[in-house]
Amino acid sequence: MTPYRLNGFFKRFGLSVLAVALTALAAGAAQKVPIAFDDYHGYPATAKYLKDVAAAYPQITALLEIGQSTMGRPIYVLVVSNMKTGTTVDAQVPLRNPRSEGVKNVTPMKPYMGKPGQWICGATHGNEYTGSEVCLYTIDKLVTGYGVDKETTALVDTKTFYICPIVNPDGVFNSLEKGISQRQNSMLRDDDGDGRINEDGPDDLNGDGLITQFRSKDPKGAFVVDDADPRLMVRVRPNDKTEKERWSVVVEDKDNDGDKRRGEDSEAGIDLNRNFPEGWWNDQGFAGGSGDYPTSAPESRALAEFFVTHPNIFMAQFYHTSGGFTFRPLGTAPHTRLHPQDVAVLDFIMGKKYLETIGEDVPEAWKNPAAIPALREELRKTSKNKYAIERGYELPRGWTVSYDEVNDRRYGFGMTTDWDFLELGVWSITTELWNPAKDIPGLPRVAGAEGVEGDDERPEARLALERALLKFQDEKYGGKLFLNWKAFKHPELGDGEIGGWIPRYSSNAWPGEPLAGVCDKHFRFETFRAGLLPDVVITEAKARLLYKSESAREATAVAAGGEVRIKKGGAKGKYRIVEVTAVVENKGPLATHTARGSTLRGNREDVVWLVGDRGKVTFLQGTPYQRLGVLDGAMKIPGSGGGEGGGMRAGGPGAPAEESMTPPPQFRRRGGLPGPTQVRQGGARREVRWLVAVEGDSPLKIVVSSQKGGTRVQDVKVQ
Ligand SMILES: [Ca+2]
Ligand SMILES: [Ca+2]
Ligand SMILES: [Ca+2]
Ligand SMILES: [Ca+2]
Ligand SMILES: [Zn+2]
Repeated sequence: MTPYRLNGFFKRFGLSVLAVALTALAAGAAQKVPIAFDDYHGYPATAKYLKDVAAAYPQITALLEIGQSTMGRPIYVLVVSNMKTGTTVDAQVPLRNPRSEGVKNVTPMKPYMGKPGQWICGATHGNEYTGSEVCLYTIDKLVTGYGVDKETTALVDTKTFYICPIVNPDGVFNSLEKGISQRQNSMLRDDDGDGRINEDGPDDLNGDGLITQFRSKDPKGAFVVDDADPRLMVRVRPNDKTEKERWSVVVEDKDNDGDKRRGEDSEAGIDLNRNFPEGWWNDQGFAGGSGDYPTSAPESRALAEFFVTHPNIFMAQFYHTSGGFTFRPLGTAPHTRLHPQDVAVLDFIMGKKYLETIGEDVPEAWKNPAAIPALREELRKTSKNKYAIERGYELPRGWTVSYDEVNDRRYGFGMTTDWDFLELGVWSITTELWNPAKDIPGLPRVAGAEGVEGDDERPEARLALERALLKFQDEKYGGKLFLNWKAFKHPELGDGEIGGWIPRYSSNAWPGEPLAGVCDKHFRFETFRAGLLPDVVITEAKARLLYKSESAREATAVAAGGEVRIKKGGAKGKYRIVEVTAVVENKGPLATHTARGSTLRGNREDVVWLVGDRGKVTFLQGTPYQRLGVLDGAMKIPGSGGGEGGGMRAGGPGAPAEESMTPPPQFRRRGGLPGPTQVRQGGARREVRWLVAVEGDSPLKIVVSSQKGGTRVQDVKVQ
């Protein structure tokens, strides 16, 4: 058994069937820090695992504490990247203002911040910890695959993974360690104004270590007992007619403070996925509201600060449960707020791959964008969704938006994904992990039950699925995921029964084979996305000696007929007039900014510097740094209309009206001589050129820096 197995449920009940099945999943010999997925790790074991991995793999990992929860539990991010590779602008380009030199309190960038970054996190909602396991699985695959698997090694060398398994430590701790399912963060609450804080959370009434449900007969109840399996409760609406006896079902709880109410002022506080500074509104009516102001919760504050101070993050995944589908942006606004090219990348590239990964049908339009005009005409006759008609396709179940397109209504507010995408220009998505109808190997298929969420949605399929799940856990899990109902006398509600699905397992991937399967699928999808990141490199760099002189002044550049010539003076001397040329290319599939990101003032376009000793290098033509705009990617974006690459300026219908990054200026230097256009716009490639006077053998280097596409440096030798 591995050291990271929880002393939780399985130990208590013993689980022979799974134990056999899980041996295959357990630690391989190559793991310095063994990990298995036969139960959820929860906060303490996750924290220990991260520390052990950071200690065992110092060359490719670093553990950061990015903040603390309201209850003081650290929020950890494990950086996975080759710590010996990568460089940053501040390490390569000396300060240009002498007065700024020697300033204090400047935080230097870490080398890994100079590589394209991918953020992956789980458990923003405390009771949705399947994503934490996917994070741990991803870490394990990356660290054990490094130096073994070619693709993994390349990713760890050239990219930076920021992996935060538990965004909401208190919610996860309470859900798993205390058994009290908690979506929100923790908060000191006194909503009822009685002066008592957190006085009436759920209670383990029967002392079995679990918070389950209490059911009792109630003429006004919203449930009846299922005919096929009397352990299951079936929801009926209060006004629906039924011949059967009605029951009410409540969480296991009593009135702790004798105020005749149960469950007031539990520890559950703010919904962290409503507390971000985009489309935020103050909603105190919402259960676990959006907070007093954006990032008022320490957990969302920690994330927001981390994103702002790590601008190399270009991919982001926020794992939630459940359903087995992905919310791509946006939730707060329709797709008209997005650039069509961003939509094309999201749907045709990422969405297509995601649907293939989870085994669902890819829309015709994504496979064959040329058919979109015809598909649009067809939709005009059949669809009530004006946005689908515009696009030429309905979004499939597996890759969709939370925005309600049919009724033109926003779903949420203050959500991480929208903030990231709209305000930072990050390819951010939220995957709702766990589709029990599909993710449990060996479970009989239940028609129409895939990804059913609420009780109101396809109730027959939902019930059929629940029956199948209950039977499956009877047979394959020894009945341990469901507590059979037992008579209990509730102190306030009287006679009834305690039992039901054990919350620990009810909306998260079942441990063992199902969980490991979910982890592996999503690990593969996110490494596919990592492979889409831009990769800005210097493919050519030359410094050609044009002329030697005694004095830098003698070497004057003149422009004639589009060419630059050196006006000759003396023949020998200590100054060398040098032409430096470089080719900078983005070898990665995607452009260095999203179309949205290229319109944001907070983002920087790609830049190249020629760096030399300030006292010994005089720029005759070209400035020390040259702006490159946004480098396109190598990938053809289907259906984007712009032909090849991720051309940032290919404005289409619905393109945002905001101003794009400005093209580089025409340099005017040295006595008003018009410089040639130094930088060619468009495409994935830029050629740059400088003319400099260099004193003696003073060295030169070229530094190219893309905020999200990486920073590279190359020395140039004068020839
Ligand atoms: Ca109170
Ligand atoms: Ca209570
Ligand atoms: Ca209990
Ligand atoms: Ca009470
Ligand atoms: Zn969630």
